[in-house]
Amino acid sequence: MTEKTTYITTPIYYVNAQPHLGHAYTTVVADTYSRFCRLCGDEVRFQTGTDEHGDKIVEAAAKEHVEPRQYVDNISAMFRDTWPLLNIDYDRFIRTTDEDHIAVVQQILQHVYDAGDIYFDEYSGLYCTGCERFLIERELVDGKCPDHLVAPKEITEQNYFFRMSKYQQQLIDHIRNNPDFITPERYRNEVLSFLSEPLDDLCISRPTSRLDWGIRLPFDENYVTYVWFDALINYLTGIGYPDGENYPRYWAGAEHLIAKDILKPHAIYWPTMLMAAGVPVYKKLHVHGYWNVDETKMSKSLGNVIRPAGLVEEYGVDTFRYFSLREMSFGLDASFSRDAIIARKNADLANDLGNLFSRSVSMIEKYCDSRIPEPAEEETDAELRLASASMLEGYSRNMADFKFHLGLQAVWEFVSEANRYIVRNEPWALVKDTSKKKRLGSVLYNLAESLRLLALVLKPVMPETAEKMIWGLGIDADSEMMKTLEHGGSWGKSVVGTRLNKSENLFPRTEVKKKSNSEKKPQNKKKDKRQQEEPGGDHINFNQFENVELLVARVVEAKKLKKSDRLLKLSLEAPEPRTIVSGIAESYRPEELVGKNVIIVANLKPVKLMGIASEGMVLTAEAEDEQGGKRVNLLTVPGEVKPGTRVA
Ligand code: ME8
Repeated sequence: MTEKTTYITTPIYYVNAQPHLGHAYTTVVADTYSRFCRLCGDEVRFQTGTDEHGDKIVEAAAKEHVEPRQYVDNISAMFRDTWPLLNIDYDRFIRTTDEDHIAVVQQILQHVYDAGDIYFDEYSGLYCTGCERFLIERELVDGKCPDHLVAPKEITEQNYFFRMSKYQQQLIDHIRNNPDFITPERYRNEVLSFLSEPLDDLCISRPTSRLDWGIRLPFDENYVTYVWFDALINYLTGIGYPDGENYPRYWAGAEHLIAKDILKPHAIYWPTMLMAAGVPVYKKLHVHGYWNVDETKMSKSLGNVIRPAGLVEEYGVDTFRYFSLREMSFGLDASFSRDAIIARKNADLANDLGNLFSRSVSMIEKYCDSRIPEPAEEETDAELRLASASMLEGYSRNMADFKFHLGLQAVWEFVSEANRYIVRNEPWALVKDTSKKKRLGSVLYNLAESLRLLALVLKPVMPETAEKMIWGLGIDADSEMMKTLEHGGSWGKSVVGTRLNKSENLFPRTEVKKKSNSEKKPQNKKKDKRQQEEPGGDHINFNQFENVELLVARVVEAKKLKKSDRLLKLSLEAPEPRTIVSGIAESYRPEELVGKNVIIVANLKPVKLMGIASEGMVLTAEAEDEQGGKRVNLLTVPGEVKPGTRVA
């Protein structure tokens, strides 16, 4: 196998604000991708950092009444303190105030200047402090900057300009010839459409009379470098450009990760700067959408900024990592809400993965004295193996393509298949029959092997959980089979006789707090009125609906309760066995229910009815019968639907 090198970067974040959910997302994605590439056997380097020059920083420092230097040190440290909480394992944290960076920026400026691609000129234009750049008329909406909603100031200045226009055609050709250069495709199209109009040159200096906090131009000390020309170069400094050994090793594998807000500097300024500097263009640009909060833009003024440290404290680091990768379709916007994260945690992590792990491990403990049993050779169980192969394929392809939500979907299809495998094979019944001992060994071996594969593929996404699983399975975390997909990603690597370790519950459920009336969000008057007029009362949002776990369940057995005319005891498979006591005895005979697929609310708190624990509720609709009496109709699902399928 030839070793591939990958160099993944996040944007370097402005230190005018503390780290929030958006920064956390990008950095978690980069960390997951870097761990995934390592799992594929690549040599990987991962860089993040902070962007510390420019007007914005000076303004923010002035507001706090501190010198820029002290201000940037404080906030940059907050980013560095946050990343370990999210288990971010970077190779370099770069700051644009680092000595080596300043030297590289000046070296590139001098090179481009000597080559004739930087010239001096007078310029009058509309300058937006928020964007830190001159805007052109057609970018304004009602005379204002559409991002910062303020009218830009008219400024006339002498400045240095980079001949960006000279490289326009070369850039268009590069994008056309390399379909994967900018992904997802919508962003590639956006850039090509922007490039269909003539490109202006880029003003790359600020007079020190106006802004002093920046990198001096090497050829004119009365100017500092425009913050974007400085910041983008961090990607080269961080790997020791031009003479360091990491530069030739990693640059060809450079993949930048950003959100859509900074597409233009990365897709237009940066490649043209590289062309002018005589450096090959980076390999790929991956662009994601924006996180909103409860369907609203996240902003300080709305008071809805989500801090990563709080999330980790409340839900745990791996729940946040999993949630953010699973919930956002890479490239599109997504909405964050506490209800959504709790729903994912309870359904996907506690119920599906957590239960699979604890059930399998506890059966190996109980039935096999905590040792991985020997599978009988003739027991092939092709379905489970095929499902594992299809998971590995879907996972690897989608993770490599930055389609993390689809990669995880593939993993969870396998989790469900393994849960169904338990229900189909009923190890608790096999253990009672001595003639089935071999079969029991095969079933439990296959479950241990499924968990091993799951731990392997989950390492990049949920490193802590994967570690707990590996420890629980008694596997040496440093063994070859847990290091790469190539060594560990095929069926049958679990070693018979391995002793399991006593492990804890992977994901305790988080109770959904009911909001009291006073806690409910205030609604505007208009909406209240409309709701009163509308039949149906209060609306719920999608996440509240998602919190209700509706599953298809197959009736395995139905029995009348002696002391009640109304209640039936239903034994169901969903896919785990569960019992529900339901008030349908007056409408159905027990025998006509067996084999029916009904819909249950699976995450209701269990209650005792006539001394029996009832775990959930069966959905019904009441109707009048021919005699004018009431009849309860069970909602059933026609066709071949597997028990445990979620109703959405
Ligand atoms: O632009 N949703 O820094 P920045 C998702 N210093 N991601 C978000 C987000 C949101 N709501 N808000 C921010 C800068 N991000 C420059 C970059 S790079 C050479 C210089 C993330 O602090 C996302 O990655 O404004 C976005 O691109 C980045 O933070 C912007 O960070």
